[in-house]
Amino acid sequence: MKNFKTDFIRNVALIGHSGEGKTTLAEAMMFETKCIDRFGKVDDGTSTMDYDDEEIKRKISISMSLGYALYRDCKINILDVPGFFDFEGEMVAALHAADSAVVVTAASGSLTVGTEKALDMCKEKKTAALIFVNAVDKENSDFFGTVDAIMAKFKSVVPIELPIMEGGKMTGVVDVLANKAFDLQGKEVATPANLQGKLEEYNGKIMEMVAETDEDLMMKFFDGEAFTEEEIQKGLHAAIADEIFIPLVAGNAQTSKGVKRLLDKLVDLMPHPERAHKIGATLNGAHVEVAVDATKPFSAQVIKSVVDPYVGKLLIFKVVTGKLTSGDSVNNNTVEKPEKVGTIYVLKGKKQEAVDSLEAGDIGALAKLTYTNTNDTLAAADNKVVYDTIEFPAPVISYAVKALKDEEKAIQGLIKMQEEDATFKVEKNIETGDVLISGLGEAQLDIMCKRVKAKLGIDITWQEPRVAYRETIRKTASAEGKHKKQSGGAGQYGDVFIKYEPGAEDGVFEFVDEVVGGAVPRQFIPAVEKGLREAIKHGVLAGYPMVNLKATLYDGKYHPVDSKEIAFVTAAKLSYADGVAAAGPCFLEPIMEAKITVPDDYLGDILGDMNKRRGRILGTDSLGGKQVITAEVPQAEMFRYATDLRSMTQGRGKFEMHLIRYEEVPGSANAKIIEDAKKREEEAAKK
Ligand SMILES: Nc1nc2c(ncn2[C@@H]2O[C@H](COP(=O)(O)OP(=O)(O)O)[C@@H](O)[C@H]2O)c(=O)[nH]1
Ligand SMILES: [Mg+2]
Repeated sequence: MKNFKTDFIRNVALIGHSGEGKTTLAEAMMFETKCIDRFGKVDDGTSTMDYDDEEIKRKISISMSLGYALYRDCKINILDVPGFFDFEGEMVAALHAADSAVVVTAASGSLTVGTEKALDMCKEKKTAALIFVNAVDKENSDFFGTVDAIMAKFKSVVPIELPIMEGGKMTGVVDVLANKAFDLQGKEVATPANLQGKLEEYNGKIMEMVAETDEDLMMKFFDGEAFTEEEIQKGLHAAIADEIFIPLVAGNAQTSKGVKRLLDKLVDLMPHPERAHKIGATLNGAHVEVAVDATKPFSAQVIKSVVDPYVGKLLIFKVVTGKLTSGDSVNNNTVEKPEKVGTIYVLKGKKQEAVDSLEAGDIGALAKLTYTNTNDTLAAADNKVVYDTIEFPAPVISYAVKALKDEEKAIQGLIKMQEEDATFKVEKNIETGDVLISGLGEAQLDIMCKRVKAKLGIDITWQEPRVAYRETIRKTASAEGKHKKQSGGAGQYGDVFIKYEPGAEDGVFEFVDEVVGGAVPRQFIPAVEKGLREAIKHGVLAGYPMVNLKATLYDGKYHPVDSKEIAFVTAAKLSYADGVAAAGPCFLEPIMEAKITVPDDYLGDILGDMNKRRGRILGTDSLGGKQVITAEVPQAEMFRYATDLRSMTQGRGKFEMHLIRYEEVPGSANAKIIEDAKKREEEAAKK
């Protein structure tokens, strides 16, 4: 394939609600431009973009896929993004590299949550957007209902094309900008009378927007003069790039209707890489904004890694400045290591096509790099830029994983999956010993386990993780610990009196020696402390670590022959077991601070639900139609919150939380915690 100059590249992310036609539209764009020779279908598992086994099985997109359409001298790189909320990380990565987004929505007559989220994300990331209202041929479709629902919420959206419908099928379009109507072959036809009113209304709105981009145009507008085609084009470019205008078009991806016209819009109206938003970076200690620029030395950023069965780890990257040629030596500026560039690929789903070079703005893939991962910056030796890491959403849900056999191998398999999905994490909780997998939703975690199973043949099960409880005491108590053993010749003898009270200076453990008159000889006092330090690893209720314990050794007895270190270690442990049990032992549980953001309407539901979870509301703030609720809530009540919040808000809510402190568990819950711990001990003993 030839090398495309920056001006002739468009990077377009297809985003929106799951199941509304993004992958089908990608297929149509490639088929209509003869970049693929067969129109594959998501439902048959033959689409170009949903090629992964799990994608084929579930008939949904899971990972971002790349393809391209060559159209009118331009290369349109297509980033097909999953719509399912568990894979939001893919949308974030795609919008980092894309210069514009096509938000795909079905003509269902309503604003779907995924459409809303996609448009919000474009606003947040300052990405130019265009809306493709899909499936207008489908039974019961409602183009204008959909448009009205979108426009009610997003004021910058105006249709630039209206479908002409006859007998429920799209037969042509009214071109709002040209003020003309065409059939599907591009022949001019009369504008249907029923669309005339809408045409005028939308045309008027758009001209007003064009006027707002320039003072001279504003004057012209008020004088009632018509704009030239050139003025309109320039005004539209500016309005779209500044995100004050989001054009909307119509079509039916499955039958390619409206797809060529969409490609025209992408070429004519949407920003090319140089005009799109800049990428934040660090250069010589300062934070800078870098624009795509072919004249500067080479630099690129890796936005995603995919493990390919044949070439190994494929790194998908965008060239930000300069040009990359195969055979180049570059630096990974993020980890400060040299890398040798072998073959450069462009992707079409799972297919890799080798190219000689890629210009600034283009997107491609590299294999066989040694040190490089997602987020890293690759650059020419004299270019010290390091691009800001992509802000992926933090995990909100965690499960503990288990495998009946080969557990260590399974965990290594899961750890490897982290490379492919920046929102998926594997870690071991040191306190509970659980291996936790974390991510954005249950479907995502399930897919990760299934992929490991497909690769290694190991079944992985997962369950709610254990809470990392701790134990402490509330009262003061003293206890003797006496260890006396007489077996044949040498015996063992140690006897200690220790007082236990809450309030260790460091919050964990404090040992005080108040022995007088050598009741416990000097040389054995460290043994007493050692015994206690070993003992506090396990509390007396359920074996969770003991914290905030002050222990004072105040008396004891010894035997001139039989007393030795080990005897005092054991004596200390005996005293601990009795003393702590008498000092009002209790559990402490982790308390999280949660920040929950939901649209206003859901506030009441969220507060009621928090109450059921033993949560304390610290405050609510309203923020542009949304409520931000801050609450303190026990971690034990929050394991399924991501899933529950999604169903309470149809996916409109989001939350984040972090540990703030430990607090006493209400005594009524003790029995259950003790019973659970016993069960686990029995299970562990069986293994
Ligand atoms: N009737 C009709 N169905 C469509 C159209 N586009 C996509 N679909 C179907 O909608 C379902 C979801 O499509 P897909 O492209 O996977 O949606 P995505 O999740 O947004 O990528 C599939 O069954 C498609 O065949 C369309 O234009 N018309
Ligand atoms: Mg899809």
